Amino acid sequence: MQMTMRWFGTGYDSVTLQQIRQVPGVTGVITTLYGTRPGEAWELKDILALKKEVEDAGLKIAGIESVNIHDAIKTGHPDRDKYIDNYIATLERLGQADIRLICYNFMPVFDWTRSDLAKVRPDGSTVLSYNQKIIDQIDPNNMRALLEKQANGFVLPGWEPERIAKLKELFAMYQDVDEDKLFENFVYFLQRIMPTCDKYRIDMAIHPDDPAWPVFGLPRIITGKEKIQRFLKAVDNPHNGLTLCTGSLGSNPKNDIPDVIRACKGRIHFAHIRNLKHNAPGDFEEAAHLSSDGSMDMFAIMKALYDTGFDGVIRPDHGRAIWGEVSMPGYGLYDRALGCAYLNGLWEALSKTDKR
Ligand code: DNO
Repeated sequence: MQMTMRWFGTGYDSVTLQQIRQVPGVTGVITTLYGTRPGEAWELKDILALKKEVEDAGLKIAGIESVNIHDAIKTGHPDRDKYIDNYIATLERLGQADIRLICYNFMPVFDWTRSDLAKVRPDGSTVLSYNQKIIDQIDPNNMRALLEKQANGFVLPGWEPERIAKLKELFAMYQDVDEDKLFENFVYFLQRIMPTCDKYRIDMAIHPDDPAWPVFGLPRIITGKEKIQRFLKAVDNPHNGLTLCTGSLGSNPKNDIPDVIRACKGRIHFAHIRNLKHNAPGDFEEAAHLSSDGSMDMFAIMKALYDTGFDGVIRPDHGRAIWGEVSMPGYGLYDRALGCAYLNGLWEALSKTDKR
């Protein structure tokens, strides 16, 4: 396994590459061209400049999170092929730059959703949290303002201001898109990009829906084991794989994550490992990575990855805001570095006690 941290790029992140370089065991970053918009073809020169910046700091680009997908592709709009062509051009250029892991999502309109980005926990740390009762009272048109107020001045990933500004239009685009249609459009997209993934050995790693159920009446298709297996089978190419995001799948306590890991053996290309604490159905808050701080068994998760021979890229996920750090919510240095140390410790113990 390769331990990494997410880094949004100079000008977009409070954390520097030099800081990440000093986190024990971290050899790479997961990054993106944060200023690009979904649907745009990325320029090779921009990709190479990003790569050089990361490598000059003694790190590697382990993968891209995200190359976001234009809504025309998700909705099956007549324009979709143009945007898929752009996506393919981006993949080709990433392949030429020797970047072979792409995390993306297929969530309609909104990427991840939370009701609070700074819920105070008993220890005084703050975390992202979700409460369905609060979400049910929010007009989706106000979501952007609600989140931006708590974003500490950062642009939140997946909440591109220019796109979210056209929310009414976006919701209208999805009016006739139900779960089946969304799935069909997803398969169409994957079938078109797979030849390029084969050519450059690029692993596509879909990010599960977060939370793992429909929000604001919009359909969601990557929410649990059966649905994940359905899409892996629909496009049965090893490059069509999963980002195992424990926090997203774990938002639904019915998802047995070690079981998902075993069921998807060989198709998990990337892992986002974090813990969360369930308060009630539809009500959860993020926690420290340590098992005892939340509701999830992090040892069982790491063990399932270890036992299934996972050798992909891993990163700690959202951290708590601690020790006075101000950062993009979920993406400070301190708590994620603690997460790396803990996950590395679990992995070392698993490998040293492996009797095979
Ligand atoms: C939020 C992230 C998501 C994720 C995308 C992947 O913190 O987990 O924005 O990066 O859904 O495309």
